[in-house]
This record gives sequence, C-alpha cells and structure tokens, in this order.
Amino acid sequence: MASNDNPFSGYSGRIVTQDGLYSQSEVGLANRNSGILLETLALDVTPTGLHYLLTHFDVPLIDEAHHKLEFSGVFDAPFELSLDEIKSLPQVTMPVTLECAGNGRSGVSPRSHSMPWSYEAVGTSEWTGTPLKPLIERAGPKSDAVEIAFFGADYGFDKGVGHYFGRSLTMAQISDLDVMLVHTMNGQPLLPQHGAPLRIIVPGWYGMASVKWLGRIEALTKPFDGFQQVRTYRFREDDEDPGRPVTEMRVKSLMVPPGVPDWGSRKRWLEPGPVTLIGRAWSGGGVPISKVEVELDGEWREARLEQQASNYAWSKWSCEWKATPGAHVLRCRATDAKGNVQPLDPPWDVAGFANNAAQKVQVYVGQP
Ligand SMILES: Nc1nc2c(c(=O)[nH]1)N[C@H]1C(S)=C(S)[C@@H](COP(=O)(O)O)O[C@H]1N2
Ligand SMILES: [Mo]
Repeated sequence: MASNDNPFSGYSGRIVTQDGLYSQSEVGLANRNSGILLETLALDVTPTGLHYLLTHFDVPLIDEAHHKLEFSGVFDAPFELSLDEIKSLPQVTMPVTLECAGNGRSGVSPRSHSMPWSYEAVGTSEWTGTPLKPLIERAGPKSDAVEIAFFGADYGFDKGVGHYFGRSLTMAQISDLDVMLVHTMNGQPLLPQHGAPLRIIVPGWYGMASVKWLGRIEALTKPFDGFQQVRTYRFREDDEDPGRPVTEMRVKSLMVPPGVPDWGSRKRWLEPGPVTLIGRAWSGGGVPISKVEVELDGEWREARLEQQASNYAWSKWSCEWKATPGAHVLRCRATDAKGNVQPLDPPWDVAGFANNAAQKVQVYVGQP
C-alpha cells in the first residue's frame, strides 16, 4: 500500500499515559471479565471459550459429585436434587443469546464506575438442561408465595453489603418465561466461570437473571430484597431515583468490523470494491427482529435477515456495500416485531444499563 494511503502511518494508536485516565479498579474488573471478539459475530454459536464473562465475586469451585440443588422456603413439598437426578429429568437444548445489562456502559456519559463494556458483552450458546417450571410445581409453592429466589454459591460484598449473588422472579414470570436449569453449554459440561455445575438461563432477559453456581431455590412470601435485586439492576434517572427493574433485553444489532484493524485504535482498513457486511441482531422477551438497516454513505439500507435458530437466539443479517476510497463511519440498527427501534444515541441511565445505541465502526478504504 502506498504510504499516503495508509491512514495509520505516523500514528502509534497509543496515547501518552497519565495517572488518572482510568481507575485501577475498572482495569481490574476488565481483566477478570472478558467480552466476545466481535469477529465471532460471524458464527451462529459463540465458541465457549470466547463467550463473554461477568462474575461479581470469586468463581466458586464446586464439587459436582456432591452438589445438591436445595428447594427451601414456603413450598409444600421441598426437596433436593443431585446433578445426576437433574440430568435424568427431561432434557432440552436451546440456543439463547445472553447479553450483560452493563453492555455499552462506556458509551453512556457520564459513565458510572463499573465494568467498562463497549459492545462485546453478548454471546449465543446452546444450553442444555431441564425446564424449571415443572420442578417449581413439584415443590408446590404455598398460596402465600409471591416470588421465587435463586441463590448462587458466590458470596461477596458490594457497597458494604455482604450477600450471596441472588435474584428472584415473580410467580407470573416463572410461568411465562422459558427458564431452564442448565448443566451443559455447547455440548460440554459448564465451565467453572459460566456457573459449573448448575445455573439457570432466563431467556430474553439481560444476563443478571441467569444465576450461576445455583445452589438454592427459595419460595418467598415477600418480594425479594437482595442486593442484586433492589440495589442494582434498576434503571435510575439520578442517585435519588428508586428506579425500575432491568428485565428484558432491548433491541440491538452489531456488525463484524470489516477489513483489518489497527492494533491500538481498532479502526479498520479495507480495499475499495464490493464487501459483504454481516452481523447479528436480537431483542428481548422472545420478540423476533423484523428489520436491520445499515447506514452506508449517509443512506440507511435494509439488510437481508436470516431465520433465527430459536425464539431466543439472535438473527444473522448481511448487506452488500461498494466501498469507495476515503474515511467512512458504518452503523447498523435493528427493529423488532413490536416496533421497537434501536436508538442512534445512548439512552440515559445512572449505571449505564441497557445502552443499545447503534454501534459505530470507523473504516478507511484505500488502494493497496
Ligand atoms: N452467581 C452468579 N450468577 C451470575 C453472576 C454472578 O456474578 N454470580 N453474574 C450475572 C451477570 S451480571 C451476567 S451478565 C451473567 C453472565 O454469564 P456468563 O459469565 O456465563 O456470560 O451471569 C449472571 N449470573
Ligand atoms: Mo451482567
């Protein structure tokens, strides 16, 4: 490539390092939790080792041979189940797209102090396990049960509050959502970081509901007041706002960045000519995607959409582009079957939850 066509010549992609540009604790979070590589959006199923990770405390290392799932609280017939017993129940496998509620946080300004995700806290896996609802019915919630809480084996502190990671669903949500009790991910036993030996998957919801390292299911007579239910995962306008719970995923799409990257900036370079842009789009609550548009040279063009692998899996899209020399910013946006459209600007939230603003990909097209 001629040097005058190289947008990265004389540019190191590195900024002069100064103290205070980022916080040590955010870097620590980013080192423990990882995102997918956007190039894997080309695949229907995210390779297991490349699925994003979000773990609040330490990964508990659980001996699967002795692990028991315990039902407690206001059930008529509470019981315990071993892993073998769970595996002997009717088994289903379903591809489900999981996205962290904090995905996109770094694009919300001012950003909150937490895991600084850009676009990559999303992935799709084929989860195998048994449907949860029949087990809840078998345990028989008493008539005054209003919610079912799910507790992980991981304990830690947040804002001074010690707690096991726990989340709840109402009785109505238990009956409406296709919640799965899962031991297998993409045909392999769950890896320690993804909740081994047992987790739930709440399809169509942001990831916080899909409790990993599940040890206990408790029927409650009052709404669950655990930290992860009432202190966080709430949409808030400001610090005083009690907030509304974060539940279903918002409509969103991502593109595989075309061409090749610059190491530092991740900006792209590619040759002029026809290029097929591809990506994925998904929404929450089992609502399918009805349209994906790609902004090319200032014009929104409708992409081709492929059939999703299940109600809860993302859809593949593709779009032809004739790349012309120069700098371009590519964007894509999805619309779901309920008419929800992905916004171009980040929706405001104090904690930067559920930012589904359209991804921007900066591309330089130059002659080789
Ligand atoms: N027990 C437990 N479950 C958990 C978490 C956790 O920290 N502890 N993190 C939640 C969050 S915020 C997300 S986004 C998903 C991430 O699942 P993954 O790490 O398997 O991708 O797990 C959820 N389940
Ligand atoms: Mo998350």
